[in-house]
Amino acid sequence: MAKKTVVVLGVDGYLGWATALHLSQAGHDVVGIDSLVRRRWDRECGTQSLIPIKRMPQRVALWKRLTGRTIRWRPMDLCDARAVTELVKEIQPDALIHFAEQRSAPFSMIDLPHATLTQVNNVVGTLNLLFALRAYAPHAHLIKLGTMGEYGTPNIDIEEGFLTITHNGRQDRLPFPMQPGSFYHLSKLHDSHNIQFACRIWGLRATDLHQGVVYGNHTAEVAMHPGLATRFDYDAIWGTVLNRFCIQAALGLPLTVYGKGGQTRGFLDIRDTVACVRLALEHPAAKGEYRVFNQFTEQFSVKALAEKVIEARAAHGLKTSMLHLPNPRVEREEHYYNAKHQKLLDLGLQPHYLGDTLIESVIKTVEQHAARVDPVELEQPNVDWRRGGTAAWRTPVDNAPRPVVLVSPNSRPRRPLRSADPTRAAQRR
Ligand code: NAD
Ligand code: USQ
Repeated sequence: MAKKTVVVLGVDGYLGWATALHLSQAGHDVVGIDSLVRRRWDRECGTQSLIPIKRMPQRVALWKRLTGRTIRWRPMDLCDARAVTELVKEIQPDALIHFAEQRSAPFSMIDLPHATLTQVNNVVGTLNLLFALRAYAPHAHLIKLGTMGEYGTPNIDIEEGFLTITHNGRQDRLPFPMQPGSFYHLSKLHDSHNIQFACRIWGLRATDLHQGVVYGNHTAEVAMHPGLATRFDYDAIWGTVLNRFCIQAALGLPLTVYGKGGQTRGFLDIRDTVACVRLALEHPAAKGEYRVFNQFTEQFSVKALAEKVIEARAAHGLKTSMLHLPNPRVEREEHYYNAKHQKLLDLGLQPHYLGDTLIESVIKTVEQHAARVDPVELEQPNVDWRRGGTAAWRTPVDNAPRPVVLVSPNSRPRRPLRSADPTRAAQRR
């Protein structure tokens, strides 16, 4: 396999860092880009990665020391068009892997400034890349992290990006109808349209990875040293559902199932994320091709996930409960869901399926950092899809200009609760 020059955008994030290490270990020449804005959003939201993470210069220096491999780190905002253009012109990458977006659905639903920030950051960043590629690297392969949430939950099977439709006796292969569930998910769909358009009119090549919800915190490379840890979010803004359940279980707190819990999503282990990206990189799209891979390995309802965590704990004699909170989101809680995910398997993906051992190993890791957990952030959804952010997020005067995010009163890490009180979180809403 020819070694490639690859730009990883969003290298300081949960998935970007693990992917950069994986590709560097595979011998690719990795350039890592990030504006570090996520660290700022964390400070402003009063949230933090459960597992402490080093600063980028320390991370790449440690990687170099441990492996002799270089990740070329460059701080840069993707919304800076000139910087993006200069980067592409200078590096002449074979591929760019684009993780660098605001990726929280609740964050995008807080209020108008957060919805705007999300869509401007994501759509403008991607547009900057597309124009830079057209000008200076039209043969480079853009690998974009999209989301399964672009599809929504239709009452038909979900295909991989396209659907063959017969209408009034005529047939065509058309983009699958999309029904995103938040302003964040909408931003990903806007990106998908822009990328597809650029491939069609300029002959660019792109792979849109419609990824499901990721869980876990270890890849072979991240596990090499504690200083290589990737971030691990657990709060109600940034934490994804299974990661949250594992931490709740570790602290003996009830698992917060929103609504009935029949909401079904695609899921994958972070080890499969890095493997899928590598497969896409090493099997590029053709010139002018826009392709979609559904990137997940199993689908579960939220309730079934909670039951899996409860069973894994029960195997060790530990009792865990499930708490059905009123759903802060507007989403179907009981629905048909059958999403195809064949294309990455055809390229050779060997999935790591969710098992008790994985759940236990995540729980063990998080137990080591339990003292850093803020139980309020862990339990309490603080954004409602209908009303926006709870009182703490609101300005005294409607529409008054204000900073985009505020510092939570709970910003100082606190000791976890000693025991689970199933009514507590519901009462505080
Ligand atoms: P993350 O928040 O941990 O990382 C994103 C990184 O991008 C951060 O380090 C942030 O500083 C950087 N960034 C954001 N905007 C930027 C900009 N304008 N310029 C430069 N850097 C910028 O998120 P993650 O969980 O690693 O997700 C990465 C990507 O994968 C996102 O695009 C997300 O939508 C997608 N995705 C994530 C999941 C998941 O479960 N985590 C699932 C499906 C898709
Ligand atoms: N949920 C609970 N309890 C919780 C947290 C979440 O029941 O404590 C439910 C939500 O209501 C939702 C489901 O779990 O139905 C998934 O929520 P999530 O927060 O794990 O994931 P989501 O908001 O969809 O976003 C995450 C990532 C996002 C990515 C997306 C993939 O943050 O970047 O795009 O997963 S997907 O869901 O396939 O669109």
